[in-house]
Amino acid sequence: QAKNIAVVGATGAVGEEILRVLERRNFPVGKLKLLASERSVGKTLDFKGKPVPVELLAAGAFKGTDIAFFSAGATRSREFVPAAKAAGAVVVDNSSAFRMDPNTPLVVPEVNPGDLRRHKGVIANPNCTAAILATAVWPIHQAVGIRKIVVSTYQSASGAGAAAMRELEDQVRQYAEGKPVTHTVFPHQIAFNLFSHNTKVAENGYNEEENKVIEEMRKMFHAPDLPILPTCIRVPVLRAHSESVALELEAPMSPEEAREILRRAPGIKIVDDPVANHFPMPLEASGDLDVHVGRIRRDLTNPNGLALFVAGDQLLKGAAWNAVQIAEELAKLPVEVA
Ligand code: A2P
Ligand code: 11C
Repeated sequence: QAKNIAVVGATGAVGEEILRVLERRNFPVGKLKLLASERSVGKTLDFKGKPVPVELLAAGAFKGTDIAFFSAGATRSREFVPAAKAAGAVVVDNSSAFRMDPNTPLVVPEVNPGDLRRHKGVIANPNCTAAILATAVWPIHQAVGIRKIVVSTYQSASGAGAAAMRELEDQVRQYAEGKPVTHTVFPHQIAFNLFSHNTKVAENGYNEEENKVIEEMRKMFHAPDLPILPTCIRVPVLRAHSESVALELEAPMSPEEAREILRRAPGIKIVDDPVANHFPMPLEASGDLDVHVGRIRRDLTNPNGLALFVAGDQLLKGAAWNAVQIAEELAKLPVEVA
């Protein structure tokens, strides 16, 4: 049955991908409403080959909407999600606004689809780094139990939005033309450089991105004390995040066993060819709905250790695809009889 859809932040990096994923999945879209700031009113975006006008995000915009995808930042979500809910829409929110609210399920469908059942009109989509990590390590957690995760990330410009992606491209051009390299979106030059994630460092010494990874992983895994040590780094990649992951398990697991478990797991593609030195790469993960996993190997310092390298499209599994997947899962839930 067709659903009326609203995409809030439709002109942004994630919003645009939501349209592409709805097309790609042949999602049964009834009416489609595209919402953004006044800067974009008057523009059109293509959906299934037809131009759709962009309208102003406003509290009255959600009448008749069944599902509202929000990807316009936490401030807009805090302001407008209540209006979407009041209009009867179920909200899938990509921002961090409601993720840690105990009444809001935080869902990666491969990990904790059961949590969708207790939604009260809003479902939160996790932070991209957390979504990609969760998809990759959940099957191992289920098989043997994870005691500790150490993760270092290589995060693309897309995580900071469309303007950040343009900034990386502009800087490469400026560099190649021998011009001064300028920056306005990121705090430092991103082209030919890398730096600690561009969020505020909290009192515990971890930046906001790292704290999100810790808290969101624990919530999705229903493991409130799971030890996680993240280091989040921005690298000059356009659109997929990579992660170097070291796991300490409850019991030893051979790389062969882990590879077999991950091969059978949903949402994962094994890219693990030591002979060809071919492992997960952001360029190959870009555009793919699956998370790429490889370099599955022993931790030579710990008999219960296992190491992996992961790459996932930040805009897809890290955002738009996970959100549309949540909407697909919602459609499968039994309709509650009042
Ligand atoms: P707009 O393009 O009109 O500025 P990104 O994450 O790629 O930076 O995209 C952010 C998205 O959020 C864009 O679609 C942007 O619309 C939208 N947005 C940003 N600020 C507002 C606002 N004040 N009201 C409505 N939409 C907003
Ligand atoms: C990044 N992961 O790459 C961030 C972007 O919590 O939704 C998404 C931030 C979030 O910068």
